[in-house]
This record gives sequence, C-alpha cells and structure tokens, in this order.
Amino acid sequence: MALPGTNARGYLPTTVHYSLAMDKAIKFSTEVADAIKAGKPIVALESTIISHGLPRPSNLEVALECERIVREAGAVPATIALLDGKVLVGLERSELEAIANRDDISKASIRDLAIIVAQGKSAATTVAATAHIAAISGINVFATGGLGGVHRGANESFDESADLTALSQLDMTIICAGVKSILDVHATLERLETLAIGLVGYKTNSFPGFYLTDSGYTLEHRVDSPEEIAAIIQARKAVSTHFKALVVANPVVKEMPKQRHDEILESGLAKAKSQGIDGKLVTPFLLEHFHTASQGESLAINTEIIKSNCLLAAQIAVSLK
Ligand code: PSU
Ligand code: MN
Repeated sequence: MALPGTNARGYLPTTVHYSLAMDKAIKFSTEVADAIKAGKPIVALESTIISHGLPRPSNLEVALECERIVREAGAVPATIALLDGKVLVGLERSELEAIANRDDISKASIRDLAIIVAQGKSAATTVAATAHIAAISGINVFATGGLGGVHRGANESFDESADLTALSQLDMTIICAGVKSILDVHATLERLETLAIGLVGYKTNSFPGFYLTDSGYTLEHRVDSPEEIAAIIQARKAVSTHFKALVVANPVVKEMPKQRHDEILESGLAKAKSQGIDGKLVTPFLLEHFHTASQGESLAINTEIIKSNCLLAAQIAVSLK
C-alpha cells in the first residue's frame, strides 16, 4: 500500500529512502494507514513481548488491552510484527491472535528482517526491529515494557542487545520501565551515554529497574508531564539530536518485594548458566523464569508496566500534535 507523506522521516536521511520495494514489503492496517494520512498521533507497539515475553493466554489479553488504552487516550496503536513474509504495521485481530498463539513465530531483530521477508516466514519484532520499522513508517513514539541492554558477563560473552545500537541511529521516543536487572544495569546506562541516547526519568530521579521502581542508579534529568517530553522532542530537532532515540523511563507504581526479586533473579541466572542458554534465547528464558518462579506476580507487574507505558506514550503522541 502506498504511504502518502512518508519519506523515511524517522531515520538518518542518508541511510534510508522510502522506496517502492518498501511499499511491497510493508502492509499498513487500515486504521494505521488512515491515521498516517490524517496526521493523527500514532504509537508503535512491539510484538516480542507478546510472543516471547508473556505467557499465553495473558499475552493476547495484554496486547489487546494495550491497544485499547492507546485508543482511549486519543492515539492510534500500531503493533508491529512479521507474518508470512509481510511486515505488518498495525495488526488486525486475527493477526494479533496469530502472533500470540502460533508456534512458528521467531524473534526478529533488525538483521533478521530481510531474511524473514524473503523466506515468507513469521516473527515478532524486538525493540530494535520495531523501532526500525516504525521509523521508516514515520512513526516516532513507541511504548514497550523493558529495553534490551548489556547482559551480565558481556565482557566475555559480548552479549549486548541490538536495541542499543538501533536506538542510537533513529528518531524515536521510547517509553519503558528501565531495564530488568537480568541485565548489567550499570553497563547499560554507560552504553546509553556512549551512544548519545537521551534519557529522562518520568516523575523520578532514579533509573527504574523494571520490577523495581529504583534500580539504584540516579538519573540526571527528570520530567513531570507529557507536555514537557513533547517540548524536549521538539528541541531535539532544533539542535539536530533527533536521529538518536530519547528514552523515557517510567517506573512501575507498585514494585515487587526486593528480596523476592533478588532471589528469583539469582536462581534464573544460575539456571540459564547451567543449561548453557545463549544468544537471543537468554532474554526470553529469564523472562519465563520470572513468571514461573514468582507464580504470576511478575506477570501482574509486567502487565501494569506495559499498560502504563502505553498510556504515557499516547499522551506524548497527542501532545506532539
Ligand atoms: N526486556 C524485557 N521484556 C522484553 C524484552 C526485553 O524486560 O520483552 C524483549 C524486547 O523485545 C527486547 C528484546 O527488544 O527482548 C531484547 O532481546 P535481546 O536481549 O535478545 O536483544
Ligand atoms: Mn543478546
């Protein structure tokens, strides 16, 4: 479907040009295509959290609830995924069900996109891949749960999420609850700084630790309203730092008891090590461990986090209009 008014706005103009080939590969839902044409506020949503971050059947319920929250706040949700060789920006109900329930949905980062499209396969998109597709579609506000980052032991394993490098190259405002302590939080914060990715705390001066409101690290910048964030997004253009992401860290309201959290984290890391879990399986493995070991408590918190990030993202998108 031709996409009027879209010219790879969200990317370094020298690196991406919206082309006819992209028109063929990318399918916009009617709702999203209409929103783009009408210049309505849009919020991108990722799909790895649906396929690989949350257990069935809650994953579908949460995905639908997120879309509802975005709509209710006056924006249009654009959940992004790859289905049978097509890049989908905005999912119909049956497509969302497929991403939530089918067993052939892999996890795609940016480097996997072309391979999955060419081979007609299906995948959920990580933060990196979702941000990439959103940016080339001209969507610049994105809600997720937690970012990928530098893994513990990365000095030996070199395991550092492509989320970080992707966010250093595109115009995106991403709302998350910080990063999970399954990662090396300190190293992740350092990499965000090195990569010149903007970082502000929403109503907090502490970097959130996903299940915890405070990861123990202080943030330099704090914002207290969606309008304040919109002003920063505008100012990024004025000083030409908008081709690197802005991360808005929005802490969970009711955190997990710290001791319980630390115990589950320890056992999860030990289990991953003893089972030799490696590469892109590490993050889903640890997320699943949290859900099982906490007997649903982490799922409830995870759901609250994503819902709250969707609401804030929609409010920011609306403030930008
Ligand atoms: N962290 C979370 N929940 C998630 C993810 C990360 O707390 O669902 C998902 C996101 O899609 C993120 C991806 O982009 O995992 C990162 O995977 P990796 O570490 O393999 O780059
Ligand atoms: Mn990795």
